[in-house]
Amino acid sequence: MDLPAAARAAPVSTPVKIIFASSHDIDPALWIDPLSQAVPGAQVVPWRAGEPAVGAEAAVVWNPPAELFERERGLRVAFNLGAGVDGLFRLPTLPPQLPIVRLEDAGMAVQMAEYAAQALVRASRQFDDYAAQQRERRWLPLPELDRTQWPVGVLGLGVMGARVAQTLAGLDYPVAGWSRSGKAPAGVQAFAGMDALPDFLARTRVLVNTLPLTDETRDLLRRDTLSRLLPGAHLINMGRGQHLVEEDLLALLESGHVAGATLDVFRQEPLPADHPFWTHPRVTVTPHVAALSLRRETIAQVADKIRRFMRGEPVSGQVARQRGY
Ligand code: NDP
Ligand code: OXD
Repeated sequence: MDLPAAARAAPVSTPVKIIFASSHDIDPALWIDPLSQAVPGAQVVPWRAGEPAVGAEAAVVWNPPAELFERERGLRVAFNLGAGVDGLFRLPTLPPQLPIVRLEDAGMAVQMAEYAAQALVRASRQFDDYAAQQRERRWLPLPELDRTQWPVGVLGLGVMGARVAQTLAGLDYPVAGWSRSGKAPAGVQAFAGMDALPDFLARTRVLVNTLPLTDETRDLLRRDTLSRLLPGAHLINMGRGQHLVEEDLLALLESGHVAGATLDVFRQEPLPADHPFWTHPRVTVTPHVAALSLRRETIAQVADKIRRFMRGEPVSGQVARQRGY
């Protein structure tokens, strides 16, 4: 997608000043120096609290402090070091017209596919039961897998969801996907928009969430939607914690309608030590690692986007502000 004319019209000054701001404790030697080297003509400087503006034209960010946008008034673009931009949109200081460019795949989609595949296969092939049998030294083959009993539904068919859906369809599970547009990879049954959500859920036993967090998708996974899933459902949440009403999932696990859940993202991260998910026998918790960002791939992609921005060329991955993703 092309950056708006406002972001491209004036040539960038050389050296272009880029401010790097991340909530993670990122070692500058590992990020800032390689990024500077990959973009000749760029000067990448770290964000430092309490200092005056550096006059940056571009920002490279991951959950940056709100003050960044109050202080750096000359920004023409922000490059997000992740696929999801909800952390940025939460900031009241984010200028409404500032173009946001997000990470596209960068080695994350294959990890999301692996994560979903392991959770699905573990449930459908009864590997937890075999683990229990091993503890009792029991040699007992369980009934074979009937894939027709394990229809998968993938929420979101973007960069992440499409790879997840294709991978699971490649394992011969019946796979459907839900998106706004209804675009779906070959072999994946497409459902589009809110009107189609009830039918999509009603044919799904294993629900895999890869949606971005927006006003429309917040709290989408709640009692009335999850209740529509086939009995013995399994939820795999890799989107955002705010998609899921956690008490509703606990109630449906209790009732047995949902048989299990594999959760990577939570309303509060880190998950508080006293949260019931930690000890629930049918919930698997991972610490937001379904896809880890890969430094080399991430730097290469962001550097390429910055070089294009500096040359006034189209930059892909621009977020549509009105849609929220
Ligand atoms: P994309 O923008 O490529 O895809 C988003 C998908 O969601 C699109 O298919 C879009 O539909 C669909 N969608 C958005 N809003 C709606 C809606 N209201 N109704 C129906 N469908 C909707 O994003 P990515 O695939 O790159 O990333 C998705 C999310 O995955 C990120 O925002 C992040 O939250 C999460 N993520 C989690 C990670 C982890 O480690 N847990 C790692 C990386 C990402 P359409 O195709 O029609 O536009
Ligand atoms: C992302 C994430 O959005 O890591 O990239 O969650």
